[in-house]
Amino acid sequence: MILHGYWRSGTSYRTRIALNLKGLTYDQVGVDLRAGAQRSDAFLALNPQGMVPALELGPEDGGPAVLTQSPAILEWLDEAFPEPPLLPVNKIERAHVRAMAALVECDVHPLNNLRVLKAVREISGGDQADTDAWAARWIRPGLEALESLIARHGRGWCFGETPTLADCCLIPQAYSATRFNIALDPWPRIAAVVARAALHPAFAAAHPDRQADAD
Ligand SMILES: N[C@@H](CCC(=O)N[C@@H](CS)C(=O)NCC(=O)O)C(=O)O
Repeated sequence: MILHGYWRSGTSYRTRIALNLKGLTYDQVGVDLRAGAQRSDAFLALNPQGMVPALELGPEDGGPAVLTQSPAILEWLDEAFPEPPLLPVNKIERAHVRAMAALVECDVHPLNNLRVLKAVREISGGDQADTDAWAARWIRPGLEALESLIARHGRGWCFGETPTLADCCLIPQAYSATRFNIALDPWPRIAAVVARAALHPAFAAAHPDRQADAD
C-alpha cells in the first residue's frame, strides 16, 4: 500500500494511526500541501478532489484501486483487516463510536482544513488572529462534546478499553488544537486519552513529527 499524505494533515494522521493499529506495512509519499502539490495533475489523477489522504492498493489488497476520504479508508481497513477491531461488536455501540468519529470528521475538522482557513484569512483581510479565532470557535465545542461522550462511554480510550475509530479521529484533532494554542486542560478525559495514545506504539509512530516529510 502507498499512503499519499502530508505529515501535518489530520486526515493523513488518522489514516496512519489506523494502518499502524492494524499492523500493516505501507509506503508513504508526501504531498506538500503548502506548495500546492495536491492540485498537481499527477495527484489529481489519484484523487480528483485534490485532498489527502489517498491510499493506493495493489492486487494483493484487492486493487489496483485508490481509496480516498479518510472515513471510507478507515472503514475499509477495518473490514479488510478485522484484527484488532476498530469498532465494537454491538450495533448500538458501533453507532456510538461512529458518532464520536463523525463529530470530528464532519463537524470540526472540515471547518479547519487548509482551504477553509485560507478562505477565512482572505475574507478577514489576512488577519491571523481572526483565522485562529475561527478555528478555535469550532474546535472548542467539538472537544467539549467529546469530553462528555468519553465520560459516558470511555474506559481508558474514547469508547471502552481499546482504541477505536473515535481515537483515530480524536488524537489528530487534539494535535491540531494545540497548533491553535488551545490547551487541553478544560477536558481532562481527552487529555488522558492523548497521554495514553502517546505511549501506544501505533499512535506514536503516526505522530506528524515522526514523518519523513516533516519540517
Ligand atoms: N473529508 C476528507 C477531508 C480531507 C482533507 O481535508 N484533507 C486536507 C488535509 S487534512 C487537504 O488535503 N487539504 C488540501 C487543501 O485544502 O487544499 C477526508 O476525511 O479525507
